Amino acid sequence: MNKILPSEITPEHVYLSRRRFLASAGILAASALVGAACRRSDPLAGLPSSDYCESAKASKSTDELGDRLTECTSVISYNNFYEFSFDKDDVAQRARDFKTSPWAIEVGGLVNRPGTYDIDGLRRKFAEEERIYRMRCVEAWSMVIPWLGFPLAKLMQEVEPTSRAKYVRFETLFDPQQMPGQKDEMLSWPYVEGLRLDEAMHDFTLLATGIYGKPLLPQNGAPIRLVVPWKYGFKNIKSIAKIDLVEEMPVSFWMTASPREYGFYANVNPNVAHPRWSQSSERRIGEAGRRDTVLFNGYADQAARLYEGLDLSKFY
Ligand SMILES: Nc1nc2c(c(=O)[nH]1)N[C@H]1C(S)=C(S)[C@@H](COP(=O)(O)O)O[C@H]1N2
Ligand SMILES: [Mo]
Repeated sequence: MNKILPSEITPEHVYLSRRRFLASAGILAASALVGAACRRSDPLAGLPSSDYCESAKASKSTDELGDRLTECTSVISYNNFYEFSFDKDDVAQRARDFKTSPWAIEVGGLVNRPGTYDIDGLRRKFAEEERIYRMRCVEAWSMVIPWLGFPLAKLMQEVEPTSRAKYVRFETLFDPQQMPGQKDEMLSWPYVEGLRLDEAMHDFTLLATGIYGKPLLPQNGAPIRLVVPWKYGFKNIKSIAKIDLVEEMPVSFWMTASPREYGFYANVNPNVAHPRWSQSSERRIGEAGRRDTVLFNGYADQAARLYEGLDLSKFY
């Protein structure tokens, strides 16, 4: 697989200042050599999850467009999870001991029935469904993933948002001991994401607890993460510990890190370039060459109605 450099997603100022530091310490040239020599051929080597994909199950081999599912081993070994590593090939190793059980999610804010939900209870309460969705990362690579999970709407109905609630705000667990990336003071932790309430209530918006018929691994955001298939992958916040209904539009992790580059809506749009690269095409993991990126990631029939009146030629 082609490597994507941290410079491709890391906010400019973080990337540049880290680079200046490394350059002044004379580390850059040396680490490039060592990095190349030590590159693991198998990112899952020695992990308890190394046989995870042997029992992988999916009801179909393609999505509704006929695109083939991305190989299970790619889905669990090529990850973005900055709490553990900036290096996609290294997330699985760094996250191997992440403790995801027991796990509670606190749901509150502007709701009539706030509550703390234990993950096992949640799973029993809402029947798990399989959903095969394309995932398009803002870095211009994509996958097709068979998720397990339940619509976020079910949890929303349970807590009853009040009439003042306009947005949903999500937070990843904050635990710098387990997630060493959270000690990096250049970024604002914990990871935060948000949806408008109508986006959150959309039937396609999923709280995912598994892939390929099995519980999520730490690298994929165990034990529970968001999946909104018509938005760029960074909206799909991992390892959620807190959900709040709020009145104001939440400011996300990436909006704070680099407001010039990342917005709240982040709907997949081939016609609006990232300031540093085009979004018109993408590299589907496991395929040679590139393919055209599709408006709303191919979910316009389901999602476009949410954005009537929003100027899609603009960056949001
Ligand atoms: N907490 C948290 N959630 C996150 C990220 C992250 O760094 N931290 N990365 C995002 C990005 S950029 C993408 S593309 C997807 C990747 O999900 P995957 O590794 O399971 O494919 O997770 C998203 N959720
Ligand atoms: Mo991403």
